[in-house]
Amino acid sequence: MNQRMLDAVNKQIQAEFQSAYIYLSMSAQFEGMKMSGAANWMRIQWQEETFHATKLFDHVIRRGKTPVLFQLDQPTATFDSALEAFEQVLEHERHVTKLIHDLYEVAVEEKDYAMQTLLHWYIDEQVEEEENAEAIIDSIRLAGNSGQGLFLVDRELGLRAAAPAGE
Ligand code: OFO
Repeated sequence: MNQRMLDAVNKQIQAEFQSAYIYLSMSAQFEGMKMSGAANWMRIQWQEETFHATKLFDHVIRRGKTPVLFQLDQPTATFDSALEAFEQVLEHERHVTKLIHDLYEVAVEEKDYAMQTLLHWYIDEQVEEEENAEAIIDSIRLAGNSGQGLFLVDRELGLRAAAPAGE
């Protein structure tokens, strides 16, 4: 892995940990709104993002390099409703998808075939990340973003369990 590739991967590790941080903050906000199901969903997402970061971190080590951990920003986004929160999730995931695609382009330019193979997993994962957020937004809209409908969506979000490592 050359230096340009390593610099780019280090930035992506930071972005994945930043995502984790954002979702843990959203989990706290949902706890404050007494939406324990959505808080659970966000906490699982925090775990997933930590896994995404660590998978890249481990790859760098396996390639004989030393990852560098950059500083994270304090999550500042707030929301007034579950709909607003998941719209923020979708927007954030679209941004991360672009970062992954940019990283893939570096891997192609640098002819880093091992990195390209690894990033195929992330490219697929981003399709799933956006799909999940869109599906939740649809459910919240159908439920009217309040009352009993939202209560049922929250209960559904509470059923999300941690995926086995690697999924
Ligand atoms: Fe790591 O996929 Fe979300 O951000």
